[in-house]
This record gives sequence, structure tokens and C-alpha cells, in this order.
Amino acid sequence: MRPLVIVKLGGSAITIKDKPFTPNIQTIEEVSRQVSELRGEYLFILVHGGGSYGHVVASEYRIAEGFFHPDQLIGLTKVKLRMNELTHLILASLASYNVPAVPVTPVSCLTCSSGKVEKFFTEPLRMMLNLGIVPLLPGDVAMDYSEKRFTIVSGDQIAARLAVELNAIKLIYGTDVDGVFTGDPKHDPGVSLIPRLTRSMAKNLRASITAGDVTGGIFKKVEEGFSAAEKGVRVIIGNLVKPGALISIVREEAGAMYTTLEP
Ligand code: IP8
Repeated sequence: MRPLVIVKLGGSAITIKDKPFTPNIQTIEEVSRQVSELRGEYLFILVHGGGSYGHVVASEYRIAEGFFHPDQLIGLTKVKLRMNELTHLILASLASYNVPAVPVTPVSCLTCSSGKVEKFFTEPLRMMLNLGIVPLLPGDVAMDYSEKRFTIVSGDQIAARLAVELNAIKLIYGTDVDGVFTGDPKHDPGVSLIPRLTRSMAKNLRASITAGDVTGGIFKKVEEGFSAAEKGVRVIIGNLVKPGALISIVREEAGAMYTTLEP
């Protein structure tokens, strides 16, 4: 069987983050094209983030805090509606490149406890992979056994968990910057890319950078990424907005820019 690569399509890459409910169609199309080109060599699971779709509504209804008021319940519906829109756009794009993808809804096949995935019914995913189908999963709302009762489960967490459980050879976190930098590349032109990031480097960086959304997002990814890297998955953080970047990251071509996590 072809080796499995899991790609997390970060919200910053596939949506325009500061424009509510706006997709980055160019990136979605370019990723689809590259997946169709790589499909002969690898099996893929694609996981996508919320970007300017899910996060806007999830924070309006404070879904990640768990259940504290019945008015939040309609927020679950609204998050699902928005995330379904984004899933649909990606699915349509994959179909246009003849990639046989099937959307899988995490809220229906996993449960959480205190925001962490506990049980994950992965059998349908395994059966899809056996057929060469590309499962497509969004970050999602999820039911939670703790007093939270519901939560948001990030695409980052879903991707890391699946990478370990399904023995992926690579887990790629795709974002809109080249990887992890010594500071925030969007605000400081003097920063440099860290090609190989260890846990202790990440800890020091985290302490020294006063996080905005971008850095906070990167560190969440790094944390989830290390949980998979420590179990033998090769974890890479790279830029999916650049044309052709997914192919050069998956193949780890010489000269390609990205950060690998070194457990
Ligand atoms: O963007 C969360 O996924 P993420 C998605 O990977 C929702 O953190 C539903 C807000």
C-alpha cells in the first residue's frame, strides 16, 4: 500500500483570515492540483481548519468554552453550516481535479474529554484509504464527556491523532508562512526560518514571543505536531500558499523552505 501523508490545510492558507467567510480559492485549487499529481505515490488524508469561516462563529457563541447557556446550541448549528461551506468548496475543487475525496464529519465519529480527542472511530477512514479514497475532515464541534459537554476540536489535533493512529509517514501542517520563525514573520522582517525545531527551542521561542493570533496558532500546531513526531511521524510545517509548495514539501526537495519538528 502507498505510504500515508496527512495534510492539514490551515485556515490561514485556505481562507482570507481577516475577511469573514472568504475562501482563498487560488490556494484551494493549487492544493487540489498537487494532491491529484501526488496521488499515484501516496495516500492522503486532508484535514482543514476553520479560518475566517468556523472561528468567527465559534468565538461569537464561545463554543470552545463548553456549554454554559442554551443560547449557545444554535451556535453549534451555525459553526457546522459555515464549516460545511468550506468543506464543500474544497471537495468541489478536489473533484474538478478528479481526486476521489469523501467528507468525514468528526463530530459523528469522535468524542472528547476536556477538549482532547478520546475515542475516534477510524474504521471508515481505513476502509476509504484501502480503496484509494481521500478522506476530507474539518476541524469541528465535538461532544465532550467532561462538564464542558461540547468543545471545538481543532484540525491540528485531528491531524496529529490520525497520523499516529493510521501510521502516516508524514504529517504536514500547511499555513501561509514558510514554517516556524525566530519571531513573527508578518510583523518583523528581521526574523529567520528555523529549519529544524526541537522541543526546547520551541519552549524558549514561546517564552520570548508575545503571541498574537499568528504565533499562538503556530505554537498550538507545534504542540500537536510534537505529540505525533515523538511517536515516529515526520512532521513538517510549511507554506501552502506558494504554488507547487505541497509537492516540494512532501518530496522534501532540496532548497524547499519549511520547518521539521525534531523530537
Ligand atoms: O482551524 C477549528 O479548526 P482549526 C474549526 O484547525 C472550527 O483550529 C470549527 C472553528
